[in-house]
Amino acid sequence: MNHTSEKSGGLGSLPLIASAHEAGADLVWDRFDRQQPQCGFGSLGSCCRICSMGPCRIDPFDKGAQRGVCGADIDTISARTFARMVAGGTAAHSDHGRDVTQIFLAAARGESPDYAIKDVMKLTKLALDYGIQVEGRKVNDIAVELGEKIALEFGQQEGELRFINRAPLKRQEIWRGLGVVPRGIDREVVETMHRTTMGVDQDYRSLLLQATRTSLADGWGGSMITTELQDILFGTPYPTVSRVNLGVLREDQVNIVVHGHEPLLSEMIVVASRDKQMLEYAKGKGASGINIAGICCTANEILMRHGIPIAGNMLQQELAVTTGVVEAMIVDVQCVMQSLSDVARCFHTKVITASPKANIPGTVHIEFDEHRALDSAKEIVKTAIDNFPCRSGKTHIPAESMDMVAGFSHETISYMLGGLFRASYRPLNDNIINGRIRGVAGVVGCNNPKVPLDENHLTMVKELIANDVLVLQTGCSAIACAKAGLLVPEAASKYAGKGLAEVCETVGIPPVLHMGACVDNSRLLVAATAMVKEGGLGDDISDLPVAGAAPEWMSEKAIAIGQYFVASGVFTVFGVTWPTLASEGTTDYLFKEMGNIFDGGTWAFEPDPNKAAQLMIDHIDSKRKSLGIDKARERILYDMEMRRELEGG
Ligand code: SF4
Ligand code: MSK
Repeated sequence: MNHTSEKSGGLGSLPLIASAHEAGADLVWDRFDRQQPQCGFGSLGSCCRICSMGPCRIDPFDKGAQRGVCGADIDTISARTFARMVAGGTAAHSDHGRDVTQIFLAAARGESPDYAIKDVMKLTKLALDYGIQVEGRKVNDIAVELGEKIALEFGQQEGELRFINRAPLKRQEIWRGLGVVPRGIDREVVETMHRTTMGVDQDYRSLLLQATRTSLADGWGGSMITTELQDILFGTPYPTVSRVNLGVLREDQVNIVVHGHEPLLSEMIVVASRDKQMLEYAKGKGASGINIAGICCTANEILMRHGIPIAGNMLQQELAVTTGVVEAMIVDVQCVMQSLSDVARCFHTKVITASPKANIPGTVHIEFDEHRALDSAKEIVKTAIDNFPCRSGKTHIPAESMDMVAGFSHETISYMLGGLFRASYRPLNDNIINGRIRGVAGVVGCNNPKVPLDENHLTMVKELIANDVLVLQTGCSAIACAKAGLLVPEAASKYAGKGLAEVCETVGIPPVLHMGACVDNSRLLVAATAMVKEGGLGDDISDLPVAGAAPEWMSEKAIAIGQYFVASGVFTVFGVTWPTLASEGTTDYLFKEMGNIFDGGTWAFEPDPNKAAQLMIDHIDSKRKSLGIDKARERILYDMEMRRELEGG
């Protein structure tokens, strides 16, 4: 077995890898192997190439070369690199949010007739948050005013982003005291890019504070706006059953795989694929139907709202093509590999780029026009159908697929626990206080070819739920756990500790809750805040027995997410690799100092997922102790024992 096979996630992948190689296609694991050894300076974050006096690198073993040509030391170089990662991630999430805001406005103004306001209750709530008069007004008028106010937040120059005041009061005061409340989304990204150019901010602490302000503009700004407006436009998710893994592809149907992050186009692709004329057209080409499946976060978006199956997570994008049955892979933005066009050339798949922001040589570009959204989507679906008769050679759909439940928005969790008329987090808080649930962990983020596909996610999540920690998930991590059967209610009795299993079985939920795409990490912030506001678990997010992790992260977006989690008071562990290890100052600041400055939240790095889970459990236990509920946990186990004895008697 070669390295590619070892890392690519199990037997289902092996025939696909073989057929890819037979067809002359390279896969991510092949290219990873060819990149070895990767640069040690880059891995540890000790190189700088932001001006042409460089590139410079700080060699820990060469005492004479401890400064870049401009005099920058390792702490500055490292903090600048980290801050730029945060800015990149924030820009990605927030520019997605800008596109959603523009389509939201166009829909409200009647300029994009194929979109409509689906969740009027959420629109009304949000409008009230923004101080908008709602009584006696038409839905679309409210939406226009809301959209215009939100659009201004991207370019806002002064003041505070609106959603900052959703955080617990104590957290808001910490941010205000440190001067890290974001003034406007774009402003923070631009200022970070400015402050990290040659010869500007050269104090790592100051750079990292600005990185924090930028990350907050993501979590409590761009990402939160995206989630809220997508819910209003496409519907707030509620639990829905579907299937996951490459086995969801269909031999007899036109397979269209949507991949990327924005649901704007994929929502319309779903509608177009159900259109009678399109279905007839597909039949005319010899297919029995049109099968839509997703990769990455676009997949998570349409899964949650339509139950559309998921073909796989980030590292499976090329494998999907190698099945030989994907007529079209439609990509929008983020996490799309350029190699897709090379792999597709070895099979019959057409890779279709649809965003004006993301072009890839060798693909078909059909630009999505939101003003005639459905027609654009039909054009794309028709291109896929036309490609169905072009299948040639061997096809191979792996047998693997698994049931899953997804769509646990913050609102749904609240309804499921408290009931429709008294929706609340009270039962969750009570079960944490009485010890059935030890704590809550957010396990999110990407895949990384440096570790075997999904292995870190699964090891960590299994360890957490076995220890009665309820796990909330987004992104590719959620897809990883879904493939392993952790996102079904039956997983509670199979994998969860006694206390957690008891709660899950009573409510009828899995021990691992799928809360959406990467931008939906904002739902985790809202859920954590709701736990604080419910009472009994302290008065800030940093008091809660919660922890966060991205055990296989790879994207700059993950760093932005981690930074806003930490700044919001959450202990957060990353695996695989850590980008500031060359700098003692920057690493110390992120791993220790931030805990003091931000009253609770710190980063940690632990590549071993078992040890990382243990760090999270230790943190949760320390919070339980501070809250004085550590004894309750012992008591409840005793109570359960007594009950069993009683039942036995
Ligand atoms: Fe080197 Fe300084 Fe230029 Fe960076 S900014 S490349 S450390 S000279
Ligand atoms: S898609 S950012 S690989 S989670 Fe959101 Fe997955 Fe990470 Fe992309």
